[in-house]
Amino acid sequence: MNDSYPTVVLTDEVADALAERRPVVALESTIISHGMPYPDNVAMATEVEGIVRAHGAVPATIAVLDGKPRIGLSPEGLELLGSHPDVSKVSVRDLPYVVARGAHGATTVASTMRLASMVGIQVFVTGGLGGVHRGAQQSFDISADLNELARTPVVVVCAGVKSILDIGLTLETLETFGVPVLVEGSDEFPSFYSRSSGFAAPMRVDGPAEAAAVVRAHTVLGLTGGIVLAHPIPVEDEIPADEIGAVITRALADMDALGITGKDATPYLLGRIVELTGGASLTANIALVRANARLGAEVAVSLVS
Ligand code: PSU
Ligand code: MN
Repeated sequence: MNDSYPTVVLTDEVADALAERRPVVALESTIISHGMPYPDNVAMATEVEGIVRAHGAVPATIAVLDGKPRIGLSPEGLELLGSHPDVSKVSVRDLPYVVARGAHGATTVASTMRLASMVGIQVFVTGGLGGVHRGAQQSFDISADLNELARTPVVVVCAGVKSILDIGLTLETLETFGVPVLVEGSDEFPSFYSRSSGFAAPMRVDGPAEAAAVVRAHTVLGLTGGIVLAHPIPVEDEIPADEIGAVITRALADMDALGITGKDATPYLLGRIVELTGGASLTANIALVRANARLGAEVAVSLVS
């Protein structure tokens, strides 16, 4: 373990790569602990680290273990995150609480971005972004992921946002916050399980070098926030929008009936969609994370070359 940063613990592999300015890709852990069932979650996390390595970058899965923010995890750490009953979902505002109590926490997109940025990691791969929930006009439920994108200079590679959210309001909010939203290889913003969403790509790039050029220009201009790089799910893994749309409507109704709100909303919906699709949504989710890992690694490599 490396102690060159006082507040976080890095694995030697990650610390060496950062010191030598080699490409590093951050990975989140809420997707492991609260986004997928065990043991698929641990298998996915392990496989994704391998994909990042195979494409020339060092993976840095981020989480809080025993009250210590970790950048880079051991296989035992991934297993704990995937299976331990007492791993809370940790967004930025939860970080001081889990640290003070010496507890375990799985980091969301927002808190993973913040921790990655503290150590100079520029590229972060996930599945889907949080955003403005449907009915946010009443509930005020807007993910802290958007707030973090407004302020923290990390590129978030994702497959867009699920239509458990209001995709239009999420895109409007990102525009207000000055966050570039790039879509790789498509003129349409993707909706996670589907390549389509009905919303145009705010900005299109083709290939990792074009994405990296935008990141460099963003830095040169001194712009301070993050960048969304949306990567549509591969055609062969896609679930058609109308098929998954009916499932999402049902999951949202079930959530309302149970009175689930706040930080429990997204984990409940993700789990319910897996149940309602008999696991098909999980297969798609894993496929898109794999594809995002490859693209993220390629962008990270492109940024240092
Ligand atoms: N969307 C997904 N899969 C996920 C998440 C979002 O399609 O696993 C997770 C991410 O960790 C994201 C978090 O940061 O949910 C958002 O939670 P909330 O909506 O409570 O901000
Ligand atoms: Mn929320």
